[in-house]
Amino acid sequence: MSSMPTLSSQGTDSSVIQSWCERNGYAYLAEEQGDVRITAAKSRAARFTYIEETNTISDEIYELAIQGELPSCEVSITYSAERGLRFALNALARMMKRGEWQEGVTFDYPRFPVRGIIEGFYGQPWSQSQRLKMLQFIASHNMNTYVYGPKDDMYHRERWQDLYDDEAYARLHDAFVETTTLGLDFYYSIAPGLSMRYSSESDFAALLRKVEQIHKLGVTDFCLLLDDIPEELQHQEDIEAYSDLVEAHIRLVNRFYAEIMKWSAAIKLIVCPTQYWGKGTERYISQLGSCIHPSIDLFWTGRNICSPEITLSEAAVFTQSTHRKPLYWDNYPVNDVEMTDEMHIGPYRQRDRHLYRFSRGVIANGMEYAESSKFAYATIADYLWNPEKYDPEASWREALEEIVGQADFADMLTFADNVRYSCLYLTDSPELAAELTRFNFTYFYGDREQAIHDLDQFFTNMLEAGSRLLIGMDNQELHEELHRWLHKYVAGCVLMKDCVRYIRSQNPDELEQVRADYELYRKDLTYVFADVLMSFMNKVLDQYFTIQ
Ligand code: LTM
Repeated sequence: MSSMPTLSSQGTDSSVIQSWCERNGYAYLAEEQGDVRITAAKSRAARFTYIEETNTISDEIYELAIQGELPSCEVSITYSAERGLRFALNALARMMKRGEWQEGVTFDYPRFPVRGIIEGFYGQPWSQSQRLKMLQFIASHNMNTYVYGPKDDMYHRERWQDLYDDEAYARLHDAFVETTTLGLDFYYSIAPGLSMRYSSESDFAALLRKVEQIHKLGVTDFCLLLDDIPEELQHQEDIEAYSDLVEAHIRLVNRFYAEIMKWSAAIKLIVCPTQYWGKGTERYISQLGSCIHPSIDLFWTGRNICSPEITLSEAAVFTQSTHRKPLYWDNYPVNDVEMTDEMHIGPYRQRDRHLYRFSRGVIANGMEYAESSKFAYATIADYLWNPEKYDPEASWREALEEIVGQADFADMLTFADNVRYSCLYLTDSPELAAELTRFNFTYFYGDREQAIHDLDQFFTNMLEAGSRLLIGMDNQELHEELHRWLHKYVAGCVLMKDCVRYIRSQNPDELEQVRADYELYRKDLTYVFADVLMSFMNKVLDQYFTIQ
């Protein structure tokens, strides 16, 4: 089939199907004329409303029944609520895109109830257009939550008491409307802890006034963020009013929740505690968890701020200690503060396959590089839908192909294999490392000429892929974001090729030139290849490959 199939529908929620088609690039034809003819029906039966594994009521379950092959087929979707319908349509789109049309019946549902992202990093917040595109992206990957909380939106943290000006307010309005139109939850976060006097009535009134301004847009979901603030009470009146920070926070959270609950029964609240990482049994977090209203979710980043792994037993300990399952604020792919030289485009890893049994979900903190954050986000979405079936490498390849497009896919795969380093993956460059191991062996124990030739060819392929990407990519935004890392990658490839030239010639002058070039290369701290290039360079410079 050359072009995208057309869709038509009958039954309930045709307007949802039509709007989904518009946003996902499919033509919607009236009166059952589409290539794919959808019949949509709602069901309140238990199997469409209840998920046994997690013992939760859900609006996200669907059944998709397909009869016939493209370009002409009948599809019936059964679901209990709009989200289930959207996810069934996403499943359909995935099959059409991949060319993996599957006749028969699929019954599916997500394992984690809360699946989303937070714009919660230090640095330049996403532009409105990046934000809106991101919302469409996560919706098409079956996530259900967007949290607004950029540390450097001054109205969110620094000037938390001040109402938004008209322009910023209009932007929030548009982001909220887009989020809800896509069937996602929109959380607005406020972070008053840098300066708030917890015992002050006027500060509390200012907090409510500010959040009410956002509520007037129709927003019912809020986060109270108390992270990255002083860990001791600062104001004299607070020191006199409370025994410690946790007492102040318990009072603040409960009072705030009680007040905003008066606005609507639909209100939801997530709190980010000041101690947001660790074991979960520490005094502050266990007291906070024991004393705040049980319906409030608590953010938790795991054992560390950026946790290399998250296990089921850690989640169980947190649940027991705080009387609620953790809602993970996962600091991946974020690359702010001391991580700004890194680019986190590798797949999501090292989260327990059964974590959903003791977790509300995951909200993943992004990079200020919106387009580049999508690689990780696509894999996180796959993990959150079904962690037991999640395959990081398969999910990652699919994400690369979707985000960079067919034309740049192979080159991107070559480049990205050397930019995987993060708290989740400390080694990096797996293919390069394997090639260097092969070279080492063949150079000393096999055909030396062949070893040099193969390594040179390997570096040439790497260099050519990087150079093509550096010249241009179909995804221009991504190209701009990755420029710094592409540049360093290409410089590294040139350097490694120079090493091969020296190994072949054994000319000491060439070795000295490599030494000088490497000094320059190291001055740019942009992080690619992790330690893999360095250990090869060290061997070359230590004359490990020099024939005596
Ligand atoms: O992680 C939390 C709860 N807070 C901040 C984030 O805003 C920041 O982006 C990350 C990564 O540096 N670390 C934090 O502590």
